[in-house]
Amino acid sequence: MSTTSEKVKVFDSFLFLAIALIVFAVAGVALADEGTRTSVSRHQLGGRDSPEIVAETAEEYGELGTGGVRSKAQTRGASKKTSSPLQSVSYDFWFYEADVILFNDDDRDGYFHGIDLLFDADTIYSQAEVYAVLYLSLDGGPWNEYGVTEDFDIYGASATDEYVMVTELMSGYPTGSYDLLIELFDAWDGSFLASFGPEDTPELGYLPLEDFHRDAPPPRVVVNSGHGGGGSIDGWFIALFLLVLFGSGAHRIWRHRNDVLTRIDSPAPVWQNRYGGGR
Ligand SMILES: [Ca+2]
Ligand SMILES: [Ca+2]
Repeated sequence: MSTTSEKVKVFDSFLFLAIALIVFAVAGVALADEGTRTSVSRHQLGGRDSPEIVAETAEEYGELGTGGVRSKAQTRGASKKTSSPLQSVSYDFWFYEADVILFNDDDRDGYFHGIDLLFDADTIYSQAEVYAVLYLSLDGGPWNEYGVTEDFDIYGASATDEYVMVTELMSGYPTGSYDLLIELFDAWDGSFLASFGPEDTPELGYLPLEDFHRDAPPPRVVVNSGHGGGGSIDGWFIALFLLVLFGSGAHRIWRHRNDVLTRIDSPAPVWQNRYGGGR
C-alpha cells in the first residue's frame, strides 16, 4: 500500500522528469539555431514589375564572422584577383543601380528578416553571361557570403535584365545593422568583373536585419493572480510553467519546421504598402 505522501513524491519525481525533458528539448532546438546561417531565396529576372521566377534556393553557411576589420580581401572577388595578377577589375562591366526593400518584421522592433534586393549590371558587350555573389557585414565586420545568383544574361546597358533576389534570413544572423556587397563574375571562367557596395550607394548600407527566429513575437502569457489557496506545491504555477515551456518549445519547433518559402509568397505591393514603399 502506498501512502499519500509517497504518491506526492512519485508525482513530484514525474513532474521533475517531465520538466527536465521539456527544458532539454527546448534548449536543443535553440542550440541548433545558433552557429550555422540558413536562409531561403527566390530568384527573379525582369525586375519587380514583371518578374519571372527562375529559381528557389536554400542557403547554408558557417557561423557569421564578426571580429576584425572589414576587408574585401576575404571575398571571392579578391581571391580571383590574386590568383591571376594580370587581371584587374574589368572596366567592361559595372553596376548601374541597386535597390533594397526590407520586409517581414514580425516582432515590430524595426529589424527585418527579409531582404528584397534588386540590381542592374551593365556591360560594353551586347550580351554576357554572369552571376553575382552577395555578402553581408554586421556592424562594419568582415564580409560574409549569404547567397549566389543563378547564371544570367545581361545585355549592354539595358535595364530589362535586372536581377531580383528575395531572401529570408532564417537563422544565424544576430539583430543589428548590416551592409550589403554584390560581386559580379563571368559565368564562363569565374573571373571577377565588378563590385557594388555601401561605398557606391546608400541603398546597400545600414540595413536593420535579424533572422526569422530572433524576429519571433514574444509569446503571450496569461497569469491568473486570483488564486489564493497555496499548498507546498502550487499546482497552478506548475501547470502554467509547463504550459509556457511546452508552448515555447512547440512554437520554436513550429518555426523550425516552417523554414520554407511560404512567407516569401506575399506579393511585393503588400510590403510596399505596409512599410510605406521602402525602408
Ligand atoms: Ca524584428
Ligand atoms: Ca543591365
